[in-house]
Amino acid sequence: MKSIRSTKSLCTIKSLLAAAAIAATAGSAAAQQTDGARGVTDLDPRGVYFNRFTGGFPGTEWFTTIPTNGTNRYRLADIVGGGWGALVTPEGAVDILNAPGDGQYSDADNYILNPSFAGSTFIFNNNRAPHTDVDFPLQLFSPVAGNSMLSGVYTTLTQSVNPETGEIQSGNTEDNTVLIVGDIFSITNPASEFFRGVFETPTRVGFRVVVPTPNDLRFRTFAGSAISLNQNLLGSVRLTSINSFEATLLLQSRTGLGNQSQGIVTMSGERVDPYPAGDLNGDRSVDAADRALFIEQIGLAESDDAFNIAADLDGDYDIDIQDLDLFGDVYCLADYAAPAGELNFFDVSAFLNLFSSQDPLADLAAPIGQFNFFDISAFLNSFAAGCP
Ligand SMILES: [Ca+2]
Ligand SMILES: [Ca+2]
Ligand SMILES: [Ca+2]
Ligand SMILES: [Ca+2]
Repeated sequence: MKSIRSTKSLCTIKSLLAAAAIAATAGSAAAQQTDGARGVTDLDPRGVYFNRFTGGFPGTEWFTTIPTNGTNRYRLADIVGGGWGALVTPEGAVDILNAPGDGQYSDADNYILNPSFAGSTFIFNNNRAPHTDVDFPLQLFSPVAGNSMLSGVYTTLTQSVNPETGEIQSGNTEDNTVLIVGDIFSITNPASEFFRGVFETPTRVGFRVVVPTPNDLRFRTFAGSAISLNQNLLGSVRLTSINSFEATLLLQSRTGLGNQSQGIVTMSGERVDPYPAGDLNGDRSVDAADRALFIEQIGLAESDDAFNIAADLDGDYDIDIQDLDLFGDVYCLADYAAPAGELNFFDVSAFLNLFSSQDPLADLAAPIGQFNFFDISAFLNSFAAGCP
């Protein structure tokens, strides 16, 4: 990544967005009518959509779908919460509840809604926001502490993306600083522009800043989330390893309905000074302390609060026997006893003592908490593999 580092002067997100020139006046919504969908089944409508609407007045906005209580019940709303309760069937038929209007999905990511408000009937053309999916964080239920190892400098490709078409409009590469404090993940670029989000799980961060403050609690700014720009923000960071992340940041001007403009900024960051594989405590060496931490991680997945992505050596978001094998490539896993760096009878004996006393250090395989043949087999495999 370093080879493509930009030599240009500071490139600000603000200027990327200005260059994008996305306004409600650009483009036009075809006055599509609701057609019966073909082939939509098992629809999951959650997420955020780019809505280009016509009717009493035209405009564009981010429009969201969050689940509410009841089968197939959702809130369809703009970012401040204005909208309707609705029924969305697995076949993609939309019925606005307690108000006139209905709609239909044409496929999993695109639907037309025909609501009536402000004295006229509107046509909402909703297309799933580029670089987002059904798990895009729109609500924050239980923040978790982030892994402080993630703090550092990342060479980051930042791109401005057309919010309607997904087309890349401009981009630049520069060093951004990531700082983890408690449950907060912040990204700051060399122009001192920053985005702050909140860890939802050890590998996912949600961003939400909405001004003015919505009346509906569900649509308010996440506690701790912030942005340096005069824009509203919905965003997501997905950690892809202990040394890399991917971000999607959806922006919207703080102007009235019909006069709003949108932008998308994506970031792809690679740590300038990556941790060595197997370093679980961030001291940049791999030793017995990392082995002890690694063994505690066996059996965890990314949804577990204690998950450490540094232990996920094959990058599939769980810690299992494959990761144990890879850890064995960088540290002499079976080396339980002196002399260090040499595998002999004393290592076998030390392991068996730990195993028979049911010490967690000998719990090398699932099921975790149970000491059985699989743990011994894992030990024997790494013993047979020898020291790296
Ligand atoms: Ca270490
Ligand atoms: Ca894994
Ligand atoms: Ca030894
Ligand atoms: Ca076990």
